[in-house]
Amino acid sequence: MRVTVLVGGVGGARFLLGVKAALGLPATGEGESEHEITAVVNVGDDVWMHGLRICPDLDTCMYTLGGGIDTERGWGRVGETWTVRDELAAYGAEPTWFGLGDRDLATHLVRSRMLRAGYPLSDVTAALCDRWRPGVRLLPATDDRVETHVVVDDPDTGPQARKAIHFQEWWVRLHAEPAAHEIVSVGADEATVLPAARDAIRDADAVVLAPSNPVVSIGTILNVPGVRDALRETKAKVVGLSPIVGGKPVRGMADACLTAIGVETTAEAVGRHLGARADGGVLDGWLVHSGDTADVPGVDVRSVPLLMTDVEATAEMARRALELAGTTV
Ligand code: GDP
Ligand code: FO1
Ligand code: CA
Repeated sequence: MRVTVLVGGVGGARFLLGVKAALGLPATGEGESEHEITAVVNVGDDVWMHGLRICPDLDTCMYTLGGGIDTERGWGRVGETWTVRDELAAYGAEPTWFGLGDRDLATHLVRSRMLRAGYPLSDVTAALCDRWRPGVRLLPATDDRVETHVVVDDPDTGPQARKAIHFQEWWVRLHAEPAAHEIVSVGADEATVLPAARDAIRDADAVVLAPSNPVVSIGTILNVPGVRDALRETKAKVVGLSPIVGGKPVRGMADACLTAIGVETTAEAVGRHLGARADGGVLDGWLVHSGDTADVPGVDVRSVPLLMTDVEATAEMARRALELAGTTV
């Protein structure tokens, strides 16, 4: 079976562990299987810092599936040290609010060198995955630069002027506290879906939207021209899992992102925002957490446990998603 999953960072990566387990693969690393899992990964969080290209969601997926993630933090490397970060701070080298660990830095050095040599991000990602062996094909949604920027009141002048800042500055430095007037996928208009990602969606037996941030992870992937077309064309059913449980994000500040686009922080509102495929949206099925309800016209909604407390619970979520997509493992 070919399963294609649209993912962001921590929520997406943890969900992929469950998809692997549901399909009989070891959660981390590679294994023998007749099944093929492809992850189409958000690149909107990507950013240049200190002359290096950082791809948080790709790296979170790669490290999580390859067994190198710091599971407490959810991002970056286990056993990390911070000598370079502290040395940069001693120079006052901005941004001091974003910590690049020593181990993690090697990834950004290899990536940036390859990008500067002219390799596309998808090839660079494949080269990095040669080391990590995630057991899932990790594809950036696009090789083009598509970056999420957030329009906020200018912190220097207040409400009379607005300013667009990189998503990382809003999320990490400002903790998503200044209200976002707008969230923009800069570069999306000129971007094209990675052909391999388009084909993985079109040729899949099941397409799953991970319980990732609906705005800055799933939303940004959907903003890449060609992704919605592929979702419309695929014969597979498209099933999403709600990242909103009991009216709150399970982790992180997705509520601040939803407010910015005028969507309530409920599983129903997010399901309606994604919409039925039959009505120009993307969903055939929508899984919400037990006890939550959602009426999403044209979409088959089911309530199942949606907390990724361990790999087995997450594998069960993946099984329920694949079942709703009409496939049997
Ligand atoms: P990020 O890129 O690191 O922010 O990660 P993602 O975009 O992939 O996922 C973030 C979303 O995952 C958040 O909105 C969380 O609500 C959601 N999430 C995290 N853990 C769980 C969980 O156990 N269950 C569900 N349903 N959602 C979760
Ligand atoms: N998140 C933080 O809250 N603080 C950091 O200093 C930080 C550094 C960082 C470095 C590499 C990387 O891949 C991710 C990093 N993150 C950090 C996480 C990340 O930027 C965000 O949580 C995501 O982009 C939101 O999905
Ligand atoms: Ca992200």
